[in-house]
Amino acid sequence: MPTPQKYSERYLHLGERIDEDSHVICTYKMKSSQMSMKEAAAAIATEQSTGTWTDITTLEEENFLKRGGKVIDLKDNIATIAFPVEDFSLDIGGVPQILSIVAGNLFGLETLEGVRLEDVRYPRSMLKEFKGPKFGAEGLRSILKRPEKPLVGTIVKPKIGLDPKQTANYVYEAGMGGLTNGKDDETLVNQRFCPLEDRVVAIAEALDRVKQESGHIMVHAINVSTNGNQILEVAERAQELGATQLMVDVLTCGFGAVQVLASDPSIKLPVHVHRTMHGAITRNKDHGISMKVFADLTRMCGGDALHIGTFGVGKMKGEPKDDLLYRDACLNRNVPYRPMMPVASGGLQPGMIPKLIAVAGRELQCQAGGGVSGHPRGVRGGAKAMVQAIDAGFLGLTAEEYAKDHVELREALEKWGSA
Ligand code: CAP
Ligand code: MG
Repeated sequence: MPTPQKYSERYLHLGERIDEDSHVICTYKMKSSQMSMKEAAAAIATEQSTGTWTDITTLEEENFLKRGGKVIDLKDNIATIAFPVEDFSLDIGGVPQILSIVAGNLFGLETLEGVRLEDVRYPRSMLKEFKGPKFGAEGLRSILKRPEKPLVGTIVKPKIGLDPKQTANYVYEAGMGGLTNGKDDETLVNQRFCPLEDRVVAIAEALDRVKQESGHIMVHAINVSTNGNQILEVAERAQELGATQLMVDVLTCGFGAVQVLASDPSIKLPVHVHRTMHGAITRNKDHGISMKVFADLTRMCGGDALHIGTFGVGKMKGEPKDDLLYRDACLNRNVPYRPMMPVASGGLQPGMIPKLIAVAGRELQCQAGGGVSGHPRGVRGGAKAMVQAIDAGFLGLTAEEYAKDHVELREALEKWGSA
């Protein structure tokens, strides 16, 4: 048996006050049967800053003191660790380098069976290096001329298989039914049956028709998720052909993808941020990374709208108390950025919407794919039912109350019931 590693307790600074303006402060929940919690916290601080598994001859005292991570608090299995700002490399490095410190090797340590990064607080000096959303919640509302009510959207379904004309027809019907937002599904990009360029053109034409025929404004987010070296070019092309919004999957593409779409001067469209794959990282309560951390980073990088869950009512795993935390990360005013629109999506249908609004509030974008196209009257009927459900929630009424004189909502309730 090899001798087990012993992490130095030099990294423990319990109770010490640190300058919040010169540290990134992380909260970790830990689980270990082989180490004490003190040792576990020291292991994280060591591994993620100036140390490694053994003491080393090359670590000089000055380097350790200036750049070592400090465990400043430990309550049961929750450790607070402060990393000096100097450890970070924002110009070349950016979010990937931040993540390599706060969420790096620590997850693989043999003796730390579980560890979850619950939260990261950044000093002002670092926050100022990011621009945040270009449009944000207010910008989206202003484009859509919808100042107060929650935004109401759909995801074109089936996820894949419709051609550009069928996709555009779906969007047209959704717009005529009163939806404000449409989006591609995350698995659709540029498959042969639905090339991106043809889709963009057909959808732009459908949205124009909605506007001409009804005066209603709707946007549709085109999925430009792709390789880093291509994303700007694809986004520019989509914009040129008439896209009204872009969509990107932040975890599969990386935060840099959101950042480049939001900050490159050539792109003048709002960015809808999807989080496909997040469940692999966020779902386990004992190991992984909280969605709160991803929501903060997405806002820093400039996402205008972000999926945050359905507050316990939809098809995806989630609880109201957690989703409220993510919503607050989108909207709180303690950071120097515009608020980002929180998006509730996943298994939603009209009967769930009033309860959702009661829990999540009005600064919200509610989306339904199956909950629109599964309506007995088709997409337009489903869109109307969603709009009615939003109106009910906005007025503080239940879905049943409002359904009495709104036939599409009534039919939705007959099919799916209410939350
Ligand atoms: C919703 C959705 C979204 C999920 C992702 C889907 O469709 O388009 O990708 O909402 O979940 O394909 O499932 P439905 P989250 O309305 O038909 O369920 O937002 O939690 O990341
Ligand atoms: Mg989807």
